[in-house]
Amino acid sequence: FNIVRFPTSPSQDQKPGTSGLRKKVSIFRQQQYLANFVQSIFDSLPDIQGKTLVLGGDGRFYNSKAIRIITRMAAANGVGKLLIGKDGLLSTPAVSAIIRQRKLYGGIILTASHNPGGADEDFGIKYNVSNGGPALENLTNLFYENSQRVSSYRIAMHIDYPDQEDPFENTLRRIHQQGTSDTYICQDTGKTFEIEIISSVDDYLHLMKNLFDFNKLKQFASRNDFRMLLNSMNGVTGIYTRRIFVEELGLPKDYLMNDIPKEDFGGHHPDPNLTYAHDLVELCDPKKNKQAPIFAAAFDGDGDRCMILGTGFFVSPADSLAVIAANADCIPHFHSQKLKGVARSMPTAAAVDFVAEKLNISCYETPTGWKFFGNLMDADLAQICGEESFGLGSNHIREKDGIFTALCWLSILSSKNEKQPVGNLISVEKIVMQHWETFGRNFFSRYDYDHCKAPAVSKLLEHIKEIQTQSMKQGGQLLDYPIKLKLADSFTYTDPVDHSKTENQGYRFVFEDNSRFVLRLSGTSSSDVTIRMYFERYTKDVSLFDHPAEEVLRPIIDIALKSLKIEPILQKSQPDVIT
Ligand code: VG1
Ligand code: CO
Repeated sequence: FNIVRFPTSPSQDQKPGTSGLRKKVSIFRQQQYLANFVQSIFDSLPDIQGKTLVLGGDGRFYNSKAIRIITRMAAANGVGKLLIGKDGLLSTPAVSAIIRQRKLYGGIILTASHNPGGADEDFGIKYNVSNGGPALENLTNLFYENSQRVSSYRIAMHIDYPDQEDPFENTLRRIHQQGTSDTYICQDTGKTFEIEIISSVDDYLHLMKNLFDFNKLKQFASRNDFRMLLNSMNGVTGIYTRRIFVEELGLPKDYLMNDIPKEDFGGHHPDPNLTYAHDLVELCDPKKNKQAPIFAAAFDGDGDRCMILGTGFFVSPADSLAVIAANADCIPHFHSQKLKGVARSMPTAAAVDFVAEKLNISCYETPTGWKFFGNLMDADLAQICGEESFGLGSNHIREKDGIFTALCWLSILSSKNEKQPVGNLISVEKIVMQHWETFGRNFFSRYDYDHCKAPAVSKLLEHIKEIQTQSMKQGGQLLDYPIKLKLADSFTYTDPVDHSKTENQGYRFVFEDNSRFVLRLSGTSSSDVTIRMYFERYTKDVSLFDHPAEEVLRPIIDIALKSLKIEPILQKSQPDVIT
């Protein structure tokens, strides 16, 4: 093949957000938009020559086209070898595992995660570095700077055969055949470029087998009083659930739902929460389904998020994190190492903090986004991390991991039920209730206001700053609310490892009883602005435990909406999504 340089001019708006660059497919399809960003990535990695990268995505619309463009650009930018997931599919956690296990230079993941897919929906691209984790801000800022000055991009062509546009067609048309591998020679540099189609699942399965006791799980799952449902929401996890839960753990195939990856996720948001995975919530309700499962989980498009349900019971993400940390001894992965710390993102309810206190280990509070946990894990300061947005993971990789989360819960269930007679299973609800009895309960809810317009948002932010200054001047009095604020600020994070500071990570209003509300702007929406509000209240009052979160949080939600004038300023009568 030959290297051709195409002149280009910068595309507007290529600043990566919380997790990669996400835009409407129509924008990615505009001439040179994807090529500009990919060139900016390669321009930011000067030592990429001859290195190996992995490439794959969640299978959403534009995945295959993007793989072709990126393959040609990788070759032309001097990458030595490209590993591509079979059919172009790889989950985010699998990419992280592959990078680490095979000691690769990095990886490119094609996904907009929980955002909807299809010709009129979202596409996205993330870059992960050699520790398997997302590129940190200094690198993503460099991508952005380079995208602002890109003047040409390099792409492989075959100048002797100008009608044959893609010199790697011969390999890529066999993307369905695992093991396919071809080496090409660059006629301009004399260097080689190799493409190998790898299994999307093998490396990841191998890792999971090292972390969990598959024999024990298989035995537990075969009990005839156990039923399970896993909803892949037509995202990429279907290929993993089939292999792991059906082929390896021997569960019936009808325990899997929506396990065929689709380009448009069947027209739904592949976001595992109470709103978008409502069908699963209904199936778990014993009043509506006589065959309601004992345990259920739903995953997002790229497989790094997981919602956990029991029979008629929802486990909040903060509780999922806390319960897993408190029961780490049920999970073989944590037998071989000492739990030294846990971490959660700032808006995530503080349930795991109480576990850390009891275990006498550290607890870190980071900004939203998985990249901040990477440094803590690399330095072995924290081993289990989680976010309120249904992402949870550990130091086995450097991404959050949906299947891992489900396997943790299955391990906890299997350990707790080892001696339980058939028909007398200790349920997910019982496990969480017992947890609350020991540690207290953190009630939590999140409101999302989508598609807000920039002028209204600026106005809102101005107003918030004013209210923060004003109420702190008045000794913490917020309108007529009976409890005083002890803190009203904008969250700044100082990384304990590299001491870098990250500012403006959300407005916090914390009351004297530690209940709080937080507001921040989402960094993953592809257009307009999404405002997220988080409400939390902690109690040890057992009589409140079975009350609905919405009811217990009502006073905090009301004062937050009223004092910040959310709905009048945004001209909304209610949030778009409540989780
Ligand atoms: C959201 C979540 C955040 C998560 C991020 C990426 O970000 O709040 O917790 O890490 O998505 O998740 P934001 O900035 O929109 O609030 V994923 O599964 O979409 O890669
Ligand atoms: Co995701």
